[in-house]
Amino acid sequence: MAMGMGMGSARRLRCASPACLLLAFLLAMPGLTAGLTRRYTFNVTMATVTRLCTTKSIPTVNGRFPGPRITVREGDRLVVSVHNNINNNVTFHWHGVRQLRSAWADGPAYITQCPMRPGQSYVYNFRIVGQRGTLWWHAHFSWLRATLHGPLVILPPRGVPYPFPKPYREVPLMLGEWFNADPEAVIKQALQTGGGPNVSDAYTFNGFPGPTYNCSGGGNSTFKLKVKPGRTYMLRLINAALNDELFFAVANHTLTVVQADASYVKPFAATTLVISPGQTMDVLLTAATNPSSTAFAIAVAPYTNTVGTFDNTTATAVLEYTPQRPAALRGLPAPPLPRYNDTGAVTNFSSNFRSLASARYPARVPLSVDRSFFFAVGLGADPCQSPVNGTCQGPNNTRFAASINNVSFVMPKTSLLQAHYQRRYNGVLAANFPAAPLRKFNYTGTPPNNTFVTHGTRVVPLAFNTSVEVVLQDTSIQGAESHPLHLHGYDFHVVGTGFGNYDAANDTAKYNLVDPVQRNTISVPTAGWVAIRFVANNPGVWIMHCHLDVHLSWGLSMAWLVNDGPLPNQKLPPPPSDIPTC
Ligand SMILES: *[C@@H]1O[C@H](CO)[C@@H](O)[C@H](O)[C@H]1NC(C)=O
Ligand SMILES: *[C@@H]1O[C@H](CO)[C@@H](O)[C@H](O)[C@H]1NC(C)=O
Ligand SMILES: *[C@@H]1O[C@H](CO)[C@@H](O)[C@H](O)[C@H]1NC(C)=O
Ligand SMILES: *[C@@H]1O[C@H](CO)[C@@H](O)[C@H](O)[C@H]1NC(C)=O
Ligand SMILES: *[C@@H]1O[C@H](CO)[C@@H](O)[C@H](O)[C@H]1NC(C)=O
Ligand SMILES: *[C@@H]1O[C@H](CO)[C@@H](O)[C@H](O)[C@H]1NC(C)=O
Ligand SMILES: *[C@@H]1O[C@H](CO)[C@@H](O)[C@H](O)[C@H]1NC(C)=O
Ligand SMILES: *[C@@H]1O[C@H](CO)[C@@H](O)[C@H](O)[C@H]1NC(C)=O
Ligand SMILES: *[C@@H]1O[C@H](CO)[C@@H](O)[C@H](O)[C@H]1NC(C)=O
Ligand SMILES: *[C@@H]1O[C@H](CO)[C@@H](O)[C@H](O)[C@H]1NC(C)=O
Ligand SMILES: *[C@@H]1O[C@H](CO)[C@@H](O)[C@H](O)[C@H]1NC(C)=O
Ligand SMILES: *[C@@H]1O[C@H](CO)[C@@H](O)[C@H](O)[C@H]1NC(C)=O
Ligand SMILES: [Cu+2]
Repeated sequence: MAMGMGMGSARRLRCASPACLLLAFLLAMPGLTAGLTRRYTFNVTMATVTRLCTTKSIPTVNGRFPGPRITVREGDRLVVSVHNNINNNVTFHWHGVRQLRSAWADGPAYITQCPMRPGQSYVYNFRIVGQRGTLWWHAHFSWLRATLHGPLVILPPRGVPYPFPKPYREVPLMLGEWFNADPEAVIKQALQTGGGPNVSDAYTFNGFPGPTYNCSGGGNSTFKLKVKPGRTYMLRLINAALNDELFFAVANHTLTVVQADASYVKPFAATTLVISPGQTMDVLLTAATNPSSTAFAIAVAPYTNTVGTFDNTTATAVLEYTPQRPAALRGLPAPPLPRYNDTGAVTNFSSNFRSLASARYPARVPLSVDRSFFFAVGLGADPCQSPVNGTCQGPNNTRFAASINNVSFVMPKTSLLQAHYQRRYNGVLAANFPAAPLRKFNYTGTPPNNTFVTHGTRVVPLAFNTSVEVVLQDTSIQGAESHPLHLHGYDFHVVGTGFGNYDAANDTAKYNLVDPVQRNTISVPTAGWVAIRFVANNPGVWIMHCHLDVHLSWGLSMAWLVNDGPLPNQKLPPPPSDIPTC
């Protein structure tokens, strides 16, 4: 009966008796409410945009950059009709959405669908179940997500409060990267030369670089968050940057983190945040009752230990109590941010995350493990075949590559999910991805002499409901570096982390199996490791990849093939009739 009653009924309940209160509570339980159907149309078109005095035509959704905000409630069905009217292949991914038995709507090109070719359309149709907070959507083909992205706001079911005081206003804030060049040309050139790609020209707040850059257009190119004294605002932060983890701070204001990757966390205060590409974070900011200034700078700057080049700029936006003239924006003192390679600051921040683990939102961390995996994650190289001008621009005349367990992922020519559904694996994938590195070495010590990777479209098959643990171990090949690993189709629990090489005998005992944070993207620490757990209860083919697009392009990904369970509601349904073919 509870299932049959829509949210409208729940809203109209006026409770006096304990039985009614219980019913109201049940109706509000995650996953029980039927929800509404929300429809959106995405028309992918080129549009002209100017930033940093560079005017160019960029791929957009409905002519907007960043793209439109989608707002749903937990339990709703989302139906997005996408029309591809640009000259590129494209797909869309609903980043962090669990896609329970809707793998066909997940979106990574050649994993769950073939791309929409120019002129083609596809309808993404899925429900949002048991998630609330901030997620986002982005293109999942080549580097098109540089401009094709937008927020996906999931409100709790109607009548269900936040587990913290309701903010006065909620503001999505997408952090991004602006390239004066065409990002597609940048990655194309890098893959030709074998070297590192050109870096971005600016970081952005909701698409605006702000006053720290030359020619940034003054006040019109600055994101302003207008606040009233004493009010509390919730920033829905999203790192949509292509290749950079970011530090974030607001001058003279403390932030309270309440949500990460669409799961509530135990609130904690921080003056500097760290957010990796793919991650989201809801943070509360209380405006001062008697502000000591009329405006304060909001700043982002990169966190990286790459041995290559990176965009080492700082971007600012404005927290504005009283309207400011453009000239005044330049003079605002930036908040102190850690040095770009300050791994200690990152660890200090990351160690605060705990899942809320309340009665309503319990932490369902798997206590036992059926299958354990150890994945060595990092860069590598390919021999210099087809040199440009006689050389390759990777280290020592090689080409840059990246791998997991020394397997660099090869994008197939057809959709893995389609191949799986038809049980036609030959020539498409091999179900033999190594559970541990075939070649052991001191992962965070001196790299092996031979850093060449192998190539393949290799996946790990999993029986339905397998309880999985994966230790993600950074390597120091071409320099130890943090990698934000993103798993599609699942949230995972982050049960342990540390520096150096993972040591099962000592480290397992230190796991947090009580209130580990639940996420869809976690950064493997620079020269360290992180252990995650999930239960493979969602059938489909799910890519797990580094969310630095340059590493993804170099092959830092793999896929889990989760087989159907025995029950009818544990099986992957047939594909939608309009799914693009290759
Ligand atoms: C998409 O936009 C293009 C260019 O503005 C327009 O010609 C086309 O009719 C639009 N398509 C849809 C389905 O809205
Ligand atoms: C990358 O940078 C180099 C050096 O500035 C420049 O010559 C090249 O054109 C750039 N590539 C792209 C695709 O913009
Ligand atoms: C800012 O926008 C306003 C209104 O659109 C326009 O009149 C003004 O010229 C713009 N200023 C700059 C510096 O672009
Ligand atoms: C902001 O904080 C800095 C210290 O981080 C302090 O020096 C400065 O006076 C503060 N500014 C205002 C306007 O309160
Ligand atoms: C990055 O910028 C900071 C501050 O401007 C500077 O101290 C540092 O040397 C720069 N690092 C690199 C690698 O460019
Ligand atoms: C961070 O970079 C600075 C130079 O910008 C360097 O002196 C320092 O050794 C680096 N720290 C680490 C931990 O790599
Ligand atoms: C290769 O050499 C030609 C001629 O010198 C030059 O124009 C071109 O930019 C070079 N390409 C690269 C990728 O360095
Ligand atoms: C490049 O090769 C030289 C000589 O073989 C070696 O000493 C050096 O470590 C290599 N560098 C890298 C980054 O692999
Ligand atoms: C691995 O390398 C690190 C860093 O060089 C070193 O401290 C450690 O002793 C090495 N471990 C082993 C088992 O050799
Ligand atoms: C790696 O190369 C160095 C220098 O060329 C050599 O001394 C060492 O024996 C090599 N190590 C292995 C494991 O082959
Ligand atoms: C556990 O750590 C201790 C101290 O760091 C070390 O002495 C011991 O060898 C480790 N145990 C194993 C099994 O590696
Ligand atoms: C676009 O997708 C189609 C279908 O998979 C494929 O045949 C074609 O090569 C792709 N084009 C590009 C430029 O990737
Ligand atoms: Cu990476």
